[in-house]
Amino acid sequence: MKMTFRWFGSKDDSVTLRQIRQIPGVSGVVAMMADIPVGEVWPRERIAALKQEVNSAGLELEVIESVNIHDDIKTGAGGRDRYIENYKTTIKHLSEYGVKVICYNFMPVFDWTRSDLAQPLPDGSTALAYDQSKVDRIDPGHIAEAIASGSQGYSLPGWEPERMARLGELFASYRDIGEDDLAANLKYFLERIIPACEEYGVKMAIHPDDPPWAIFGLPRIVRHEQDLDRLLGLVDNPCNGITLCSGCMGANPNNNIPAIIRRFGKRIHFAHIRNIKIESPGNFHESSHLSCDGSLDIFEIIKAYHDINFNGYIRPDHGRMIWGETARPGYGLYDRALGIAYLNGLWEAVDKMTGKTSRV
Ligand code: CS2
Ligand code: MN
Repeated sequence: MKMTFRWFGSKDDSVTLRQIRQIPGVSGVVAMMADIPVGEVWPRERIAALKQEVNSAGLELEVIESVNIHDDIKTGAGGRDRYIENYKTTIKHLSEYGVKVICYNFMPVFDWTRSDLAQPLPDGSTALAYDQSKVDRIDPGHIAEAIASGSQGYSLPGWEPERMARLGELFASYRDIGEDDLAANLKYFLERIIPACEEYGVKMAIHPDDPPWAIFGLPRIVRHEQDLDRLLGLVDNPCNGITLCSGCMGANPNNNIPAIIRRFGKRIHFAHIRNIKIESPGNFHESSHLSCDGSLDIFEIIKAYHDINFNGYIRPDHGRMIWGETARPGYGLYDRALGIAYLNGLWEAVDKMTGKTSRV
């Protein structure tokens, strides 16, 4: 495995490359370009400059999260072919600068959704939390403001203000789209981009829907094991793969994450590892990474990755806000660095228990 850390860029992140470089065992950052409008081509010069900046800090740039998918592709609207061509060009450009994996999601309208971006925990830290009854009371037309009010002024990934400004229109565009339509539109997209991925040596890794169930009456198709099975069959090619996000899928206790890792191992290109504490069905908060703080057994998750000889990329996912840090919700330095130290420790322990060193 290769340990990585998500980074939003020098203008848009409170965490610096220098700080990331000092976290033990981190080989590279997972970056993005939030200012490029969804659907447009990522220009070579921008990618070159980003790579140069990251490499000169002693880090690699092999994973991008996310190259977001235009809603016209998700709804199958008339403009989709142009956006798919642009996506293929972006894949080509990224490959020219050494990018190996692109993480994306296929969630209609919203990226991850939470009811609270700073829920206080008993130890004085704060965490992202989801309470279904609160979400049920939110008017979807006002969710963008509800989310923005807790976001410390950061534009959250997938919640771009220009898209949120036309929320009504976006909702309307999904009115006649059911789950099967959404899956057919994903297939249409994958059938066209996977040949380009093969040609350029880039793997696509879809992130599950977060939370992993339908919200606001919108269709969702990456929620559980059966969905992953369907997804991989849409285009049965190693370049059509998964970002397995433990804390995201694990919010549904029926999703057995170690079993999913063992089943789909070769098609998992990117692992997000974080823990969540399920308080009651549909309610959870994001705990520290430690197994005993949450509902997921992180040791068993690491063990499963180790058993399948996982050689993809790993990153800790969201962290709590601790030690007075102010940062983009979920993406401070301290708790994610603690998460890495813990994951490194588990990995080394399993390495030594099995006599099999598998760190790349
Ligand atoms: C989330 C998502 O897992 C996460 O970190 O914050 O924003 C995720 O990056 C996207 O859904 C991937 O496309
Ligand atoms: Mn994730």
